[in-house]
Amino acid sequence: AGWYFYSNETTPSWKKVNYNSVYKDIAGLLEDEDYDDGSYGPVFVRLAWHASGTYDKKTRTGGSDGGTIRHPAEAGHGANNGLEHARDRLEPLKKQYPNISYADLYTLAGVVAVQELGGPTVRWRPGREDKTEADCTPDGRLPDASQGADHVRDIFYRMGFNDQEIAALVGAHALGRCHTSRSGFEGPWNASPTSFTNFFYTELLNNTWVPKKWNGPFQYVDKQSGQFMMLPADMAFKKDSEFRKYVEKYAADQDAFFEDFAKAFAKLLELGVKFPEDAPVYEFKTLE
Ligand code: HIF
Repeated sequence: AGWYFYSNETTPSWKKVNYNSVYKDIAGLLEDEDYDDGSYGPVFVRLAWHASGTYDKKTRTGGSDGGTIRHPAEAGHGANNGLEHARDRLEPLKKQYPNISYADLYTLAGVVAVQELGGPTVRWRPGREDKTEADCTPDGRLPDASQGADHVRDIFYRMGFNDQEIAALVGAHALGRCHTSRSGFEGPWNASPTSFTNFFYTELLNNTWVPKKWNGPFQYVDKQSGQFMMLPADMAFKKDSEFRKYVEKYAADQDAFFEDFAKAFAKLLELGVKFPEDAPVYEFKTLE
């Protein structure tokens, strides 16, 4: 009886969660005809990435472990504007599954969104622990969209990515849109912002991108329709010859993009995380 009591008391909370069930419930939160283009998927992907993209490999600080993006100190960083929409949408699931950490919930939401919007299967492990506001990273670790290739490299090399991985990640800008109320920029990257495709690359290469004429921050719009946009940081992937090699590859080969994106995105969500040794790797089945 003593052993039974002891073993029961020490089951870590991450083991008490049915992640297949959480996956399904997150998937159930994606659609909402009143929100943006009809899906929370894009902002879930942005939440997962901003939770993770604070990682600094030298000091081994930041990253998704800790779920610190929920604390006002970090949520209030300018780059994180608008992510409350994603956190608020997910909050009922934290009530429903009190044993899941915010860090696991937010990263899993990114995986669900990528898969359910038509992207590749992304391997994911549970076991991140939540930390206090004292563990928030300082402002300035996420990229500045008004800058170019040098800045993008500085930010992503700091996390431990190489040029190929950076170029594979940026394809996620096929999803969603920019909001003047959040980043100051405006518009979607293409005509299907709720489908995970290789359109970031095809649009980047095939359109003529011209400066948008407006009072807002400098950005590009496609010359033909004026409806689609590129950030200065996106345009770096066309201008920089090393990045462009991969852009051309992924524009021509969606399967290669999906494979490389899945690896790079899984790596992003695990940066700096000390997983329990027995944490299983999940490859969730996409719902029908
Ligand atoms: Fe984004 N990104 N990102 N991004 N991002 C925005 C929106 C999304 C950068 C800037 C912006 C990545 C890299 C970079 C998504 C996913 C990823 C916005 C607009 C800006 C300004 C925010 C708003 O106004 O709502 C920069 C400078 C990056 C470095 C190149 C990642 C690779 C592409 C890592 C990534 O996965 C998604 C999804 C959105 C759409 C969010 C939405 O609410 O629709």
